[in-house]
Amino acid sequence: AREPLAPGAVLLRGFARPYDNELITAIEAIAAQAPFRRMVTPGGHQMSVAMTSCGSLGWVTDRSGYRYDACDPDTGRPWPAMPPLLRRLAEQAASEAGFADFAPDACLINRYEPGAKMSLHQDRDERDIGAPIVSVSLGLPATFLFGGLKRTDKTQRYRLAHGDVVVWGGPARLAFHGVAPLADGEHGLLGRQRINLTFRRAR
Ligand code: MD5
Ligand code: FE
Repeated sequence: AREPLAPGAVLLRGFARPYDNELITAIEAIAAQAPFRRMVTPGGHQMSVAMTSCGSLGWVTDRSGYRYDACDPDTGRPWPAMPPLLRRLAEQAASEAGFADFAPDACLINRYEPGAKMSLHQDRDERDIGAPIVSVSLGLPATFLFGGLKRTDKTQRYRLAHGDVVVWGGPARLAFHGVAPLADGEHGLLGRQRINLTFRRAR
């Protein structure tokens, strides 16, 4: 079922559920090559969300800024390849939402433990903001904050649960957004965590 959240934003509830076990196995294999780490923002704050990536590019931050890089700064090696299952899932979700030719080259994997959050921000490190971002939620449910084009615009809250996929395109592509501190709980497959995959066309 296609649920419009806002202009340009389409929620596909449970879209990733049929693949959840395979997705988790793939994420574990990626994390064995490129471990989750809590990076530092240009402002010097350590993020509460732990991240890794797969695909030809990974999103990284350190004191010098945000960027996409072909190599994992912690290992010096290229990021693990994007597993075909992940790529197909992202392409199918984008297509459901009206983006026929989405070709992601980066998949950022965010891991939230209880209390972890993501402050309000825009995703604007990608070259072509005409391409959507596909986001896949696994594990514990989160409260997602969706704002407007200005940081001070009022935010709406949505609950994103295990298996939910959101395609952010059009006018929603540059909206301010964030994630409220994760409430503790226990998920049958992932335990005390939430994992979010974001598929992007970085270059
Ligand atoms: C998350 N991750 O749940 C979210 C899902 C990130 C991030 O925000 O940058 O890693 S991505 C949600 C998203 C992407 C692009 C635009 C909008 C939302 N939006 O317009 O609301 O870990
Ligand atoms: Fe974001």
